[in-house]
Amino acid sequence: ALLENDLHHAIERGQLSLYYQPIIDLVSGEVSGMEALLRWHHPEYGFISPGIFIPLAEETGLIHSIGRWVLRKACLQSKRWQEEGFRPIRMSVNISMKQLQERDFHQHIKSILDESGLEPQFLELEVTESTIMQNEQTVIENLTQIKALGVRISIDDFGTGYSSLSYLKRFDVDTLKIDKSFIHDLPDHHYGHVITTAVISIAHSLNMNVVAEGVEKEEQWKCLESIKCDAAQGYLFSPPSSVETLQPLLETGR
Ligand code: G
Ligand code: G
Ligand code: NA
Ligand code: MN
Repeated sequence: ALLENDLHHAIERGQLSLYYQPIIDLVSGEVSGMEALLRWHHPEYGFISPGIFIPLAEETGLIHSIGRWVLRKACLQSKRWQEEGFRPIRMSVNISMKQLQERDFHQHIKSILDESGLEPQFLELEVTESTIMQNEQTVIENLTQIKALGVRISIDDFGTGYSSLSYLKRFDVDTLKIDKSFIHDLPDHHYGHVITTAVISIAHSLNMNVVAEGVEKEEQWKCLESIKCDAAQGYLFSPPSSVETLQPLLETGR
């Protein structure tokens, strides 16, 4: 309850910040996107992982205000990078199921795009398999309206839930992000290799992009290139980092 009270004040006290982790195109080798990852710097406890406070925010309803803060901040940052002369970079934002259950969520997305001036094709919302498989009217309506705006949808941690690929295509999902547990096994373990190759093949035949998460080793990168994965993300290239830390990396790709 104490932590909950602190979280309640985290935005106004300026304790939340966004880190960004680059997503690299495996063909061009260039940064093609950034994933926004929330950080909470608590005055007493230091950095608290989103793995801990996001579930708390979902239970208490604070996710609605925090989620809006994240979306606005991420869109403004993406636009700012464009204004600084960098090639447009797609911004991926993690979205909780609770947010897609807000009736006016799609209108909120629209107003953030209007305010920031970010073109809709440069915003991608990351949702989990369980969110998209949710057969709730509000969630379906939001996803449909968001796609109609021209915003992209990606499935986070793909392979850990129970979704059918054809169902995802019906929702016009743009990107599958293969969970790092499968990538971890590359290139030596037969299982990870078979699963990853199969997912890429089916995704491509349905016109979806594939991003591999958690790429930590050169051999994993090479393997993903050889099986025609589209993009990769992980510590090998860069951990989630502050805007200032990412500046030199962006300069080189300018
Ligand atoms: O950055 P890190 O690996 O610690 O993230 C842990 C988890 O928190 C991941 O599952 C990530 O998707 C989630 N997460 C990070 N930032 C956000 C956010 O802004 N909103 C939501 N809903 N989840 C986030
Ligand atoms: O659930 P989601 O995919 O959003 O979680 C992303 C989490 O994975 C973040 O907490 C991020 O810090 C972490 N992460 C990013 N790259 C790597 C990596 O190469 N290896 C591992 N183990 N974790 C990573
Ligand atoms: Na995520
Ligand atoms: Mn993710």
